[in-house]
Amino acid sequence: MREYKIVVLGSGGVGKSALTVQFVQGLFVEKYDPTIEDSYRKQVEVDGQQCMLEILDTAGTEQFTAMRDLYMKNGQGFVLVYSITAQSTYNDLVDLRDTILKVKDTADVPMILVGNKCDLEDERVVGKEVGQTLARNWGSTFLETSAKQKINVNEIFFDLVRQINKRAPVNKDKKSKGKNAGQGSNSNPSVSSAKMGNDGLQTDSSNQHSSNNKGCCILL
Ligand SMILES: Nc1nc2c(ncn2[C@@H]2O[C@H](COP(=O)(O)OP(=O)(O)OP(=O)(O)O)[C@@H](O)[C@H]2O)c(=O)[nH]1
Ligand SMILES: [Mg+2]
Repeated sequence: MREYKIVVLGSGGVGKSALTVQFVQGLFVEKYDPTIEDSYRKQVEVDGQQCMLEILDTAGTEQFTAMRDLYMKNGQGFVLVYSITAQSTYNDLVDLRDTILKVKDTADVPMILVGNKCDLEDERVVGKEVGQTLARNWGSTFLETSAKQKINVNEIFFDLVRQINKRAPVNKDKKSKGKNAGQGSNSNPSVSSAKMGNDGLQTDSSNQHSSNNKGCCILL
C-alpha cells in the first residue's frame, strides 16, 4: 500500500492537533496542550485506492524549529493551518511556506492552506476571501475548517493525497513490497467499521498514534 507523508504546520494554538485528532480518531480535543511532535498513521480509501497516511503533527512554538528542516525534507504533502480568529497566525504562514520551498528546493510542493476555527464566526478577523487569495497566489488549494464541528476535516487530507498522486501517479510495478503492512491492517476486523467522508470517500478506523512528548525526533 502506498504511504503518504503529511506534515501539519502552523502557529501555536491554531488547531493543528485538533484537526489531526479529529481526522484520525473522530473526536474533538477541547483542552489546549501544546504539542512537541506527534505522529499518527491512518489507512484511508481515496478514489478507490487504499492509502496509508503518516501524519506528523508539529509544534507551533518556535523553540522546536530545529526539527523543521528534517520533516520538511521528508514530508510529501503539507497542511498549512491558521486560525480565522488570529491575524498573526495567517501572516506567519508566508515565511513557513518559503522555508518549505527552500528546503524542498522546488516550487511545486503538494500543499493546502487551511483557515481553521470557522465555527467561531463572531471572532473572525481573517476573511475567507483573504485565505482564498493567498492560496491562489501560491497555486495551492484552500479550505476553511472546523475541527470542533468536523467541517472539511477529511477533505484536507484527501485533497493532499490527490495532489501527491497527481505529481507522482501510483506505481503499480511493486513486487509484493508493502503487502504485509497494508493487508495486515486490512484483515484486522477492528478496521472494518468505516465512516464516509463528506465527499463520499471512505476512512477506516485503523490508526496508530505515537506521541513524542519526550522530545525525541520522529523521522518520517
Ligand atoms: N472553536 C474551535 N476551537 C478549536 C478548533 N480547533 C482547535 N480548537 C481549540 O484551540 C485550542 C488549540 O488547539 P490545538 O489543536 O491544540 O492547537 P495546535 O495548533 O496543535 O497548537 P500547538 O500544538 O501549540 O502548535 C484548543 O483548545 C482547541 O480545542 C476549532 O475548529 N474550533
Ligand atoms: Mg498541537
